[in-house]
Amino acid sequence: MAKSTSTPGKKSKSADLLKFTTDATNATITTDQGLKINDDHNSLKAGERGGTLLEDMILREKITHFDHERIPERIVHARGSGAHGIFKLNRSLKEFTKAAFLCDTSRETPVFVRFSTVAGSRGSTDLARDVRGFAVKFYTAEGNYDLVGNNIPVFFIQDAMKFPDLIHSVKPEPDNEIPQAASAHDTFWDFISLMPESTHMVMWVMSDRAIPRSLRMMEGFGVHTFRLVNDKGQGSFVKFHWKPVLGIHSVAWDEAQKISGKDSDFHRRDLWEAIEEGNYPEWELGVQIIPEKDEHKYAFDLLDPTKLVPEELVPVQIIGKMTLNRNPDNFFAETEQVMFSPAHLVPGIDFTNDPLLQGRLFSYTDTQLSRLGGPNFHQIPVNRSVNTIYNNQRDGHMQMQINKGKSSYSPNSIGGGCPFLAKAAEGGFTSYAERIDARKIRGRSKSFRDHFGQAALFYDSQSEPEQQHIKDAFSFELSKVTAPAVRERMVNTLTNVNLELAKYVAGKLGLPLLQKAIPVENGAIPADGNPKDYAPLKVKQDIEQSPALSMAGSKKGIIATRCIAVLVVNGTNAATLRELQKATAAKGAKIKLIAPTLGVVKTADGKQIQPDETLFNTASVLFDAVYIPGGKMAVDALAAEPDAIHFVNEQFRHCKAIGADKDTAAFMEKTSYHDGEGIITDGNIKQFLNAVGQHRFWERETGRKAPA
Ligand code: HDD
Repeated sequence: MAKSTSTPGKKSKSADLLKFTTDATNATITTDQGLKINDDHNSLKAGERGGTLLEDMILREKITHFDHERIPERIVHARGSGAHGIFKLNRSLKEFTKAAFLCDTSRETPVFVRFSTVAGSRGSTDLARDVRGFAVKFYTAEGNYDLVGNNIPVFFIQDAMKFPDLIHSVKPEPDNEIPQAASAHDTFWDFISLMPESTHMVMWVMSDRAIPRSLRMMEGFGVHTFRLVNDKGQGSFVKFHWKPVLGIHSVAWDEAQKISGKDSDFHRRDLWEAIEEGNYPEWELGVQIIPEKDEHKYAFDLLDPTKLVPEELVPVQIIGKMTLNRNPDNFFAETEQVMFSPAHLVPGIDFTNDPLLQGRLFSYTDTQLSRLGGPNFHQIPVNRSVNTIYNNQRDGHMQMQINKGKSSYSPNSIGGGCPFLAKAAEGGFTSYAERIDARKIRGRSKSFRDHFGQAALFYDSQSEPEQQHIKDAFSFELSKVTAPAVRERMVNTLTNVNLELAKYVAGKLGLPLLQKAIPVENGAIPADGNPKDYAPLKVKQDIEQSPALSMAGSKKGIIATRCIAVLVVNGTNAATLRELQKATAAKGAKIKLIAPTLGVVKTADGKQIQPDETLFNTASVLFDAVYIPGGKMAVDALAAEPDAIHFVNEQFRHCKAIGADKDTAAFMEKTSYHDGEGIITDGNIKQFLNAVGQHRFWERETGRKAPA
């Protein structure tokens, strides 16, 4: 049998990639043919002022390569950021699956993760209101396993047949290619308003989940119900969850829009810097396991990707942790060329008949043919399995493997019958023996018709500020729609979710409520019925609220990796700076000194400090909190700085913690802040840092807004 060169579970993917990595330190420049180059600044000419000679193969090679540097960007999820890391299992799932990386707690499995937005092009802003892709490639000793999920546990549509329509509707409109990376336009809402199955998903997309504070502070979900299969061939349904160790946090919508202008790489930079600084992002992997006998137990169909399984019904069991600990060496080679596919399975994990998943199984490999140029994309270093590949696939564009021998077919005798098949007991993949006994239809199960039950459950589970943000997001997005009929249809849809929400949005759009809500159906919906009858239903859910769906209850108190702005100017109180520096470092947070210029600042006690940034090159929206140290001269100088006043006003408006020394009144009075939660003006740094740990004080939004 062909032997793998890898040691199960132990081989480092990083070591594997090193074989393909070059480092030009102390090296001499060469052509692509390995010829040493003597002059890389001048083309070959006929005399000093003469024409360039066609024979200049060095020039031609360089320009030709440059001309072909770009490849088609991903049709969706074009904008992304990636990182390497490891997955460590701490609880075996042996009872449910034979997937070795989910059974053997002594293993560390290398991973590559790519986070992305969906709608925008490669260069678009990180802070678009959008779903975030959360794709993880596990380089397991049994082959690559890809969990290609999102930061939202449900999807817009139920059937892959509608995916191109969905994406065409959200992408910039075809006549003028406007707007970039935004769903707030006619075609998206036209489609959504005609597709009631998308209602649950748009509730999430209009929530703060769609504007995360950091990629490190968002959940990930496998979305579909998958299947685990154990060594006895028994199956269980499973939903995968990634839970961020730093908690789930978001920014305000006004802030997101401003970040898009001030630093459109905000998320990419945040991820990169955290890893460079050794603050490795971590997520716990959780599973919800549903026995096959419970397939029809709930008010929703497990195969319907517009539904989630509430954690209150089936708890999430934490089984391991993923740590991202290395930035890519080269963005293009790794983050751009990585390819994921939900079809990349290992023994012990299998598909279900979710019709969205079934379509995805085709799309991902197919799309690489035009994106990566041929069928050998699995040979690109970041896509390679840690196992050596032996099969009879041959040739094609950019074949990197040199397959020895005469036989490239099976069965063969000339090649000694190699490569051999693997028995299931030896790790050969066998599909789950699901019983299928059906007639072909082009239609949907009646059990997929509840389009409003979970949309309402999601809304009802949100805190008051979160509900307000959803109302505001719908009002914003729909007010950008120019077609009155589309706005009306969407208000009608919202009526079926929550009357108060619909009324609010209708009010903002200047519309009456035109339609009554559809009645709520009691109990589980039958699985049979006319497959052509798509009239939407609202089914009473098994629970009325699911606290796990709200971010309000997410972990608080962690300020590690948070960035606090400190406004400094000549005369700043140095004792405060020292105390702040000590206290923030002890909790793993960072401070950045912001001054009117990049010139050295003299503190009140005559020390010289170097500011990190200036009031004119950075912005309040890029920081988690602000502190204003005292010192009479400094306070008077800041009070005369409109940018400093604006900085604090904006921190107030975005509900962030504000701290100040006792003697800063002359400055603070110039700002529009009001007393309240999260505003500490007596110099109590401990209390200030506690406030930073609360993330945001959204209650502030109900009061008067600061003019920022
Ligand atoms: Fe998809 C990329 C996630 C439905 C077709 N998808 C892509 C990526 C993520 C997802 C995270 C980016 C991977 C990367 O970083 O390279 N997609 C999802 C989720 C879905 C989903 C969670 C629903 C549950 N996707 C979906 C459907 C289809 C596709 C129904 C087509 C039938 N998706 C693609 C694609 C992409 C892709 C066109 C674009 C580039 C690529 O695959 O490599 O094949």
